[in-house]
Amino acid sequence: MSIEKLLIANRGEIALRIHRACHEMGIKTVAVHSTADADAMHVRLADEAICIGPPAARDSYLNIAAIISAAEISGADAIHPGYGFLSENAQFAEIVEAHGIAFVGPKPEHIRIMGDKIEAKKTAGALGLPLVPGSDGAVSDVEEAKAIAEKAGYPVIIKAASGGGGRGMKVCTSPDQLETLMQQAGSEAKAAFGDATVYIEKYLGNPRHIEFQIFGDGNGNAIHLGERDCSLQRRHQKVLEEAPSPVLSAAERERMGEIVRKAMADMGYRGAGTIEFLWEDGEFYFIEMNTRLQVEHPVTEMITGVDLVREQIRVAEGKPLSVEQKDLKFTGHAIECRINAEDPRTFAPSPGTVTRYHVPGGMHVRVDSGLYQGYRVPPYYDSMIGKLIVYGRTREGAIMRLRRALQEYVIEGMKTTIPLHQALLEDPDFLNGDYTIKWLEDWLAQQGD
Ligand code: MV4
Repeated sequence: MSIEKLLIANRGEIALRIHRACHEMGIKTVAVHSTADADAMHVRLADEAICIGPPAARDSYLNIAAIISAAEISGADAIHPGYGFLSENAQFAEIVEAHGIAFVGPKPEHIRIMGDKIEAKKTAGALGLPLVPGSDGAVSDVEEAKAIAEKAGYPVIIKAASGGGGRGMKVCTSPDQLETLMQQAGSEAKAAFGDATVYIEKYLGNPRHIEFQIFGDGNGNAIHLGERDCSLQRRHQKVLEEAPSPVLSAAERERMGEIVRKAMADMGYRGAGTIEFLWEDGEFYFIEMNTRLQVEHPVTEMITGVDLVREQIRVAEGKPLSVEQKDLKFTGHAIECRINAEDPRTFAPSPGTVTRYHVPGGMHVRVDSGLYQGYRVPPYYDSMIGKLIVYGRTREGAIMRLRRALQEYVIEGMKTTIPLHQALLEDPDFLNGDYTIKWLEDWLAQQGD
C-alpha cells in the first residue's frame, strides 16, 4: 500500500513536523484545524485544510466524527495523530482502520494494553522487562495491600491503573496510612478517569527518568534507538531532554537496548514507541510505555540520523524498517529545550501575538515551531510554542551551541521560557549531568532566594 494523501489530526509544531515529512516523501497533506488555528503555519502549508470545529479540543481535535468526515471528504488514505489528543485512543485507531484508512501508529490492541498501567506492567514483565517490585495487579483489599507493602518495603506508592501525568498517585510511608491513601487514590482516579482501580509499587525516592525509543514493523522486527534522559520536569511537564543520558555507559545502553528491542519484536509492536524507566543506583525499573511519537523525538533523530516520522509512514504503508539494529550508531549528543509561552518564573501562561521574531540557525541547530511574525498564539491549548534542538559531538559542545542558539532566539510579544533555559545551562549540577526527577523543582524553589 502506498500513502498518497495524509490527514494530520493535530496542531502546532508536531502538525508542521508531520507535514514536512510528508512533503519530503511526495505525500500530499490535509490539515484539520479548529477555528482558533485557521492561521497556523501548517494550515497554510498543507495542500488542503478543513475546519473541524470550535476552539475547545473536545469539539475539534478530539472530535472523531469530524476528523473521519474530513478524511472521507478529502480522500486521505492515512491519518497521523501526532502526540496528545487522539494519539493514544485505541477506539479512534480502530475506527480509522474500519474506514479503510491507514492509522499511522500502533495496532489498536497495543494502544489499549499500554493505556491500562496494570496490563502494561503485566505485559512488560512477561516480555522480560525489569519491573518495580510491588503488587501483581490491582489491589482492593487493605490486608493484601499491607502484605505487599511489607514485602516491597516502605515507602510505597499507590498508583491508578488508568492514571497518567502523575494524577492519583499517593506515597505511603507506614501501614496505618495505607487504607486512607488507597481510598484517596481510588476516588481521585475515579473522578479523573472513571476507574478507581489502583496498584502498589515500592516508591523510588530519587530516580532518573530514562526512556528508550523503540520502533517495530508490526511483523516481529524491531529496533531500539537508544535512550533519552527526561529527568528535568516540573509538575510532570518535561522542560529539557537529552540523548544520550549523561549516566549511561555504551555497554549499559547495549544491554538494556537489546532487552527492549527483543520485547518489542516478540510483541509484534508496530510503529514508534517509548518505554519509560525509572533508573536508580544503576538499575532500570519499567513504569509505563507510550504508544506514540513523543515531543522529544528530535534528540533521538539527531544522534541516530533516523527520521522517525518517515519511518512511521513507511511502516503504515506495510514497508519494512529502513534501518536494522546493526546499521544504527549513536553519535554525539543532542539536547532539546521546550519553549513555552509562559512566565519563566511563575509558569503562568502568556499567550499573545508575535511582534518580533528571529530563530537561531547555523550548524546542528534545529527549531521545530509553527511560529512566525504576526502569529497569534491561541489561549486554548498547551503553551509549548516551539522546540530548540541542538547537536554536538560532545555534551559540552552541545551545551555551548545551545547557549549560543538561545542567545540568538528572539520571540517578542509574550513571555517565554527561554530565560529559564539560559539559567539552567549555567548551573553546575546540570553541567555535570548530576540531576534526578526531583532536581528541577528544588532548583526552581531556590532561584531568587
Ligand atoms: C514512580 C515514582 C517513584 N517510584 N513510581 C510519575 C508519573 C508516572 N508516569 C510515574 N511517576 C512516578 N512513578 C515509583 N515506584 C516517581 C514518579 C514521579 C516521576 C517519574 C518520572 C518523572 C518525573 C516524576 C515526578 C514525580 C514522580
